[in-house]
Amino acid sequence: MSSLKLFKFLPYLVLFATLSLIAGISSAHNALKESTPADESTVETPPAEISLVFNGPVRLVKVELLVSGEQISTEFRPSAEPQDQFVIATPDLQAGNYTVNWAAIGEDGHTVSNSFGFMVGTGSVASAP
Ligand SMILES: [Cu+2]
Repeated sequence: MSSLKLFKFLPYLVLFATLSLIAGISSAHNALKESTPADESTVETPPAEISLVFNGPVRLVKVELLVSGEQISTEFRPSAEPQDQFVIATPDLQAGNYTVNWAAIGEDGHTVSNSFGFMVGTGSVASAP
């Protein structure tokens, strides 16, 4: 390839690389960055609320709190406006193993969902010799 042909071709290469980069960024789905209680954590004091922090603004459309497979009602309401942080008040929680199932619609319109779990209690039974 002559240098003249390369010179003509170069802008297309740059354009292609730029478009690929933009496509790569926009295809990154939103995800849960952190939660309180954290995934796989044990808390001695039952939490009065559950907080979710996402890596960008999302509309939170589902939060299910379960203990031993049974659903517990919370103050959760689907969000109308995108936010990156949510706090959901919980009723009085007893000791037990909890699971949180959530779903959120990200800025790109994609629905992402996942779950995490935490334990309420001292864990003294499990750690006893
Ligand atoms: Cu996406």
